[in-house]
Amino acid sequence: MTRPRLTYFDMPVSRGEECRLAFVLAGVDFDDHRIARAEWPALKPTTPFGALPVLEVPGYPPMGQSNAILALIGRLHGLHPTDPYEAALHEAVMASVEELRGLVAPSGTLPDDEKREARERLSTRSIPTWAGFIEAQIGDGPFYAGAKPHVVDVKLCVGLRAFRNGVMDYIPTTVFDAFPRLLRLCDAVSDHPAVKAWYAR
Ligand SMILES: N[C@@H](CCC(=O)N[C@@H](CS)C(=O)NCC(=O)O)C(=O)O
Repeated sequence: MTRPRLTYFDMPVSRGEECRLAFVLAGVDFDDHRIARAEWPALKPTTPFGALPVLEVPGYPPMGQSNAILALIGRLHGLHPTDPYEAALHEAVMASVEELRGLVAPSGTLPDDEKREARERLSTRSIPTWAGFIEAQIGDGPFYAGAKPHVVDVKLCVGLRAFRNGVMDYIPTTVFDAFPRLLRLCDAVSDHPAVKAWYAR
């Protein structure tokens, strides 16, 4: 294995897709190892945290945790700040995307009527509150730190995509419409030539 190998489910979503897009933005040739759901029970106990994505780099143990993988790819390829304080600011936003997922995840297993109620509450309160804090940190853009994309932008873009695509029952696709900087950031990632080429392949 000479190329870095990224293992994730065979879906263009969530934490695995974030890491794929980080490699794509970096222009790095990586082994995009996609597994079927049926393979997961056997693989799970062999991973560092019982979860995907996992990054394998020759000479190192397998690595888990999407934000650590993103920061590593970013550091190695100029998509994460070299200044430690700037880097911490980016990492804080990446952690907040995980918090957003954590807000929504418990509602996914509720019976339908309770799910509707929980998600209506999320849509009118918790999600806009989360978005307001992130919106306030984005400047003239289009990206989090200005004209240049970083891995934090990929994290935000993929994190919000699940909501904007309408795959979350009872959460309107317009839930982020009051946050134009956040939407502009996500669109700038999606419109990046390398990202467009990746999805057109
Ligand atoms: N904090 C971890 C969470 C990883 C995680 O929950 N991954 C999900 C897929 S997005 C997973 O592996 N689910 C299958 C399972 O937990 O068995 C990260 O950021 O990588």
